[in-house]
Amino acid sequence: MYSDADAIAPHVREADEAVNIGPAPSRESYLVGDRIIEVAKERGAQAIHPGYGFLSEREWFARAVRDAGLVFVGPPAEAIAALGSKTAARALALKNDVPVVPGTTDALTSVESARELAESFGYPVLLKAAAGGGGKGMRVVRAASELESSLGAAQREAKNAFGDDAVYIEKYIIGPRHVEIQVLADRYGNVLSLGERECSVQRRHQKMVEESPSVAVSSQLRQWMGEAAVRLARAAGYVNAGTCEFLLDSEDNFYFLEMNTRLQVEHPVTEFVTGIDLVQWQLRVAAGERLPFKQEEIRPRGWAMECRITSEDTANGFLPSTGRVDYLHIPSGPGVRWDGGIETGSEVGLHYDPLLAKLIVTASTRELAIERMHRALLELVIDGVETSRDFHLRLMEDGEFKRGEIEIQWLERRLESLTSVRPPPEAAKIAAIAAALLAERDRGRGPVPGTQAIVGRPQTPGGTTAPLYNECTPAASGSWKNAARLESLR
Ligand code: MV4
Repeated sequence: MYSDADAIAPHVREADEAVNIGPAPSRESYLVGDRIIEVAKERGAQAIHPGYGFLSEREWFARAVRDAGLVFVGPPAEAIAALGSKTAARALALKNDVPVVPGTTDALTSVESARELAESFGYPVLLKAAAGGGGKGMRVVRAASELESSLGAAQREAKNAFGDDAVYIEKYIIGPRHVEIQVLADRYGNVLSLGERECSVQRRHQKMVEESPSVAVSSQLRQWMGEAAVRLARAAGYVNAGTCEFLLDSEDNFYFLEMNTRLQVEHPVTEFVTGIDLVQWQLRVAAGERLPFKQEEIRPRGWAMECRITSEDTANGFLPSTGRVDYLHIPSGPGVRWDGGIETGSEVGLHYDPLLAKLIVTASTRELAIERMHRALLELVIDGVETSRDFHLRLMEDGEFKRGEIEIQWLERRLESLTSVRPPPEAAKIAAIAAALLAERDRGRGPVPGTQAIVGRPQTPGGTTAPLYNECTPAASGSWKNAARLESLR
């Protein structure tokens, strides 16, 4: 199913059947659950896969799909309900010996009780909106003297943002990592942990890089976190793929935050290291199959890393960038996977979020995975729209990142040095090559030998540009070669 904005998207063209479900704004298309269910029934579909945004975590939608006699490829509505409210999920975790951050599950009723609680687990503390999520409505309180005014402000903020002024209190964990556990469950009580993903490299709650395993997780810790996640999933009556989010502090303490009751964007890194196709098993489990894996058999093999390639101008405060993708070269090779939604000619607009593609690599070690990612990013060319590609390249070159010295605040601290535009050391060489190529062409002598593919760039009917890497293979390429090619085209 697609909206007007996606009418010419590659996945729509590839699909055997595709149905337009409305205009570009998601309120009028991807969020109209009743229409989606109607269309599914009209077309004789058996099931609805909700993807990872939009209606994927809406209890009412999961229920409506089931009531319509269709299969929802996700957890039962009851499991979404049990885990959907943060305080309810916290209470369920506590009841099942899943560690949570010291704090309350009930809304604060007075400054006095807040002060007492804060004294008991020590400052700093964190006030969170019960109805909040994704970091909205959080407020750090560093001393008792700030508590009263912060509580009032947090309650007003919560009321404004969510229509509910309930606020609860937790000990503030300083400098933790964000580590999450992938679970997979069938209808027959088999619940598996597929290990962790390290997602600390994020900005304003948007993940930029994810990897598996995590440098901070030993096999013992993996087992403990996995068992905790499985206990919680079991208690919630969970079926299908889901993710338990934890904070992990520098002393190996882990604390449950919330459970995502859907497939996640970063699932490919788990697929690479476990060899288990998560989407295939989502479908098979939804169809009533049993999971054939044993927990003891599941061990991470090698390393996997994902970069979220977004249409953002990272040099200008990550401003969303729009335009036509007028040239695209997709990296390839062993251990390289491209999960992309664009092609040459795609129009990148502002209707949905800026994720263009995910570049995922695997290798035997973290060091080699980073090298492979770096090489793949060098190979990647997206022209016509600003992307995070250069930012990701610099990330792969960062000393702290390479040593795995990351936590949830790391990227925002490092942003300045990663986004300040610095010319590559070969800038002069690039300019010289580009100038030489242009000069040859402009003097009417024809292309410089070996550069026909650049200068005589073929135009296809309709104005799209055909790939031109037949002669300029990146076999011996450095970034300056790519840059020279692009400069010569301009
Ligand atoms: C925290 C925390 C530190 N201490 N809770 C942010 C989103 C929400 N799901 C929970 N969040 C946090 N809760 C305590 N007690 C720090 C964060 C947090 C965070 C968590 C995961 C990933 C990125 C984050 C970025 C900033 C803050």
